[in-house]
Amino acid sequence: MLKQNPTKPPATSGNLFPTTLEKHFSIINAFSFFLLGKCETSFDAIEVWSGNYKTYVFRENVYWRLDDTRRQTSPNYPQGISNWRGIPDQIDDVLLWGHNWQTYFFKGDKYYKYKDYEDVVQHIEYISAGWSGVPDNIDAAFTHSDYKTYFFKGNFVYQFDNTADRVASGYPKNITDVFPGLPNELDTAFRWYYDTISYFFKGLEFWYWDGNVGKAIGPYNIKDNWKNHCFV
Ligand SMILES: [Ca+2]
Ligand SMILES: [Ca+2]
Repeated sequence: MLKQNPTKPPATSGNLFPTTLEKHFSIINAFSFFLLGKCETSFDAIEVWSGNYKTYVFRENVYWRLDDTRRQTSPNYPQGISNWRGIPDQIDDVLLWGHNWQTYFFKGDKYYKYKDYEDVVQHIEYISAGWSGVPDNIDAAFTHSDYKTYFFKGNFVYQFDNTADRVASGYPKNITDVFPGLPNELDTAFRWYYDTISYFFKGLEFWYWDGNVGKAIGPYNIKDNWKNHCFV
């Protein structure tokens, strides 16, 4: 994993940290475009990592890094989640918290704060201790374009009050009341810093949030739009 000094993500699109290596990979991608698969898979978790502002997709015991400009996986993936030192397999979701731009992994009744500079888990704690009002075994978590943070579980969504450091009053609410157009029981969600749009995934399909109409648009097939999430 690349290590860059985290800075607040810009609201504009673009390749934030192109490296010589990634330029090389993009050439490989150009040649391998017709070899890349449209594998059908669902996602456990997806999030931008604050260590380098690249997007990572997790499923079972592996992860892929997204090539933002091509909207497909980078070469040499998947790799084992064990590369994320201290993070278990089969995570529930990852959150890039829009309050402090730190990365948190969630699984079961625990969360794992990731220390970007040292590329290792900083501490492990019960969700009930660190995220007051957020349930265990979440489906999905992300910080939206309004910098409010949302956790999803089953039919419910929990807005987290970043300042009060607890679930906002009046929550949980039904997902359809807060995010019209979204299904219940999401797999994962994230806000992509490449285009500043929030995306939601369930099964083999995804939705995106259209702020102009205040509605989730979809579903679309993951395999046609987030390509090459294969297990080989
Ligand atoms: Ca999940
Ligand atoms: Ca997420």
